[in-house]
Amino acid sequence: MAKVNYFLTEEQQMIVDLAYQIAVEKIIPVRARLDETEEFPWDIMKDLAQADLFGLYIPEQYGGLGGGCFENCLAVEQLAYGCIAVTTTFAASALGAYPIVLFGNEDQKERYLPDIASGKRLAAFGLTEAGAGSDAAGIKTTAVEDGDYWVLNGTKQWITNGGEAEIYTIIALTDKNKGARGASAFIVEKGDEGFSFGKKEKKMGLRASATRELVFNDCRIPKDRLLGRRGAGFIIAMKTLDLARPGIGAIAVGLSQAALDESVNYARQRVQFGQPIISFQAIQHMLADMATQIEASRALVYAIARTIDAGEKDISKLSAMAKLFPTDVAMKVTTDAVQILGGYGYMKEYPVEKMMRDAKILQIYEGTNQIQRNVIGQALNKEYARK
Ligand code: COS
Repeated sequence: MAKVNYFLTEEQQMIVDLAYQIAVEKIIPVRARLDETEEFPWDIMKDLAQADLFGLYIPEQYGGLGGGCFENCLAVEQLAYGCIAVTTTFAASALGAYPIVLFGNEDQKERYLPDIASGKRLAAFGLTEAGAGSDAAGIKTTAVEDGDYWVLNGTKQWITNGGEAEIYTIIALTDKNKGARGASAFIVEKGDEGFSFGKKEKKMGLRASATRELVFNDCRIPKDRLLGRRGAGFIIAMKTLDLARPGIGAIAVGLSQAALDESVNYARQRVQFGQPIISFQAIQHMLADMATQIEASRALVYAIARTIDAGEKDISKLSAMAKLFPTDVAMKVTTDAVQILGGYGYMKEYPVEKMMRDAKILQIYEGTNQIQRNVIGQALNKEYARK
């Protein structure tokens, strides 16, 4: 847990304590088994629901706790201290819910948010396709109007919570020739006619999280499932990612902290050449760099999440930074943790091996770190052009 005083309110400290307790008592004891079996963590989802954590970021009038980006970051940081596959399952539901929170009409909010807030139904976000990853505007899934229905056709790829979630926000083309401005967002429910799931992916890490294809084969959904206005789908997707990316930074901080704790504890008890290896400067300097970079990541995520909650509108660059820096740090820190534990670090008996495998996805999902650098670079170009 963070030892630095970030002047949290009593409520925020309660969220940290609660999520940490769940990480230690419910997640850490089962994480190696879940990683091995690739089992979906339903039991832990129930614990998180019971603790009201699914409602953190959902407005109170829809059954949530009315917290913001910061409260969500605090929770996922602590959960990620336990396991980022489990945390990603939780966070992906928020990613699926944000488009409804941000752009849903009253009826859609009343219909979907209370169930998401209570953890009764998980949500998921469907943007990526086989041919459209970084190039999000390159999607091919279509939605065509047919009387009182929209008819969707296409396949979404690598969707977190695919098959397990019941509520999906899907980006599809409504005007093929308009590029990014021809996309719209829809709510699709598990069980809708023509909606099925493809194969569950086998992954290097993040193995307890479900990653599947979503297949739309003349999938008919009622007209009122259009989210926001027709043509706003790309903007909805981008604004959703802007709000969610600091959460990925927070997950990276939690994972990095866990790797550091394992490293310090090991270095204090491992004796070589007649002394604990923490007495060697080579190890101390590695640990010092790890701790400093983790604290820098945490401070960055907290500052940016608080700025977003304070109402800053122009958040794309900040949000990209809050994802980029901590996730690169997590890859470095978990790799160094394996190095400090040496041969033991490479074995499955110790948790740092899983941490290093898991860390890699953080530099890839919710926009690769190359895309984050593009977003930051393009924002700088625009800012300086205005000066
Ligand atoms: N907020 C609001 N509007 C945005 C926006 C944002 N964050 N980012 C882009 N837009 C707008 C642009 O202003 C532009 O509007 P106009 O058409 O009115 O000019 C439009 O959207 C298209 O933007 P742009 O030309 O920059 O789009 P690109 O196709 O070049 O793509 C990137 C932009 C690369 C940033 C986008 O495709 C992206 O984020 N890719 C990564 C996707 C991702 O994170 N995938 C992870 C899977 S989802 S978990």
